[in-house]
Amino acid sequence: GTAGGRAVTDFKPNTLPLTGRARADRRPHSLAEWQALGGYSAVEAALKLSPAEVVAQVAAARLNGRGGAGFPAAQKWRFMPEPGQSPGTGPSYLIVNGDEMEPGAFKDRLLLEALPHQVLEGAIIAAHATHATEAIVLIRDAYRPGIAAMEQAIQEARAAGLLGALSIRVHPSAGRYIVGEETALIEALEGNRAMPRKRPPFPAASGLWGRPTTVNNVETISLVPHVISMGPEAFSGLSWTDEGGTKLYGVSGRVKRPQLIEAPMGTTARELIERCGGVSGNGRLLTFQPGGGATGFLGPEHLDLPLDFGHVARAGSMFGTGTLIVLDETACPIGAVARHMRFYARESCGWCTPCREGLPWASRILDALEAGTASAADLDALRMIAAEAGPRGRAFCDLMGGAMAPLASALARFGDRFEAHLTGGCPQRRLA
Ligand code: L3W
Repeated sequence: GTAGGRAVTDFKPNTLPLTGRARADRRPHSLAEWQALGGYSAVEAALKLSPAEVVAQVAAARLNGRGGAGFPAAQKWRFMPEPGQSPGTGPSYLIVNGDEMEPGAFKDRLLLEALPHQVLEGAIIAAHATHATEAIVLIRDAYRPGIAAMEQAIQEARAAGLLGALSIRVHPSAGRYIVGEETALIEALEGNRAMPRKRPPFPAASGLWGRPTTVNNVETISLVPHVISMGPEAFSGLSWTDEGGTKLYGVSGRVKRPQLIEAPMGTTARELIERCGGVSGNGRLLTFQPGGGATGFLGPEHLDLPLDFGHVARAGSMFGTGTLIVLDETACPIGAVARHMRFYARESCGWCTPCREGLPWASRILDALEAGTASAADLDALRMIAAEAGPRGRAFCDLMGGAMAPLASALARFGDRFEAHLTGGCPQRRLA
């Protein structure tokens, strides 16, 4: 297949700006070791540029946010007011979002644990570009090695005078999935229960403590030093498509060697799965989620689709975190949806009715289908929930839309398998 006019066989596996310096055992570098590898030269170069010049480079690099939405990083940064332009006085914030908790997502963990100085370099540059005076790296509570590595890196950089006037600290997350949503994250940092806020106002206008705030994913931030050191054209040229840079893909589920793979943005599922030793189980691909648990199922007909935000959206799913979950023909997609639904139902904050009531209801029906105790009326109800609650925008935040995407796409793709579960439960389980 081809993407962006280039053959996928042109793929250069050693072009790995983001992860090329990671050690196999994930031991983080000391500051001296990192500097010996070229570390902090991007910071030095970026601080000589004006904030607007840094933003212009990130725009030319076509860097899209890696947290799930793919929003252009430069556009987000441009929403931040210049000092003196925002009403009132006080700090402006940059928040690095390391609350990685999406089912199937395990990419930010590597960046935090093994490459903390790269995250820090990106944070210093992003803070400069957004006029932020304080930075907070919020990390999932379970990621203890990542928390320790980031704290150590900050300490070393501060002692060496590399932080300048920037105040930066690590904040372990409260341990709920919804804390990863940017406005719930801000509530959590303020000491409140992590409930999403209404947007607008977007955080850039009124974020943490009502001050201008930018929230960027760990992977996005980690890519920023490479935009500066490589230059925007070289950076955007790393991609097969018109979305710049490399992507830290993940592959889990029914593959022989689940793993993280840094590859050009727009790499295909065929290539990624091959690099994982191929599909396990019976060796034949049934379906895959392209970007974690909250993204709709694609099929074997999408094996040659360039995996980036635009292409996956046009194929009817979402690129999300770019972490694939693969199912072979002997895996039960209804079982997979049931497991995801249990997670999202548990993680709902309970604020809005469709999410609080709809997700546990869908979860109970899916579990009943698996157990063989569901009725035809239950399946009708499940279809109704997916149709009524499935479209994005039917709930207060996107948690429910994410939870419903795999269900709605499974109903569309595997309707007959749902029917088959009505008599005796999961056929796969009966075979096992
Ligand atoms: C100012 C405007 N800012 C948009 C900003 C906004 C945000 C970014 C994207 O959800 C998705 C979600 C999950 N003025 C703006 C503006 N912005 N318009 O741009 O906003 P949005 O609403 O498109 O998305 P989001 O709320 O950031 C992210 C999906 O990602 N997801 C990811 C899950 C990942 C994890 C994890 O563990 N890492 O949970 C999976 O599918 O469903 O759709 O910054 O402020 N006019």
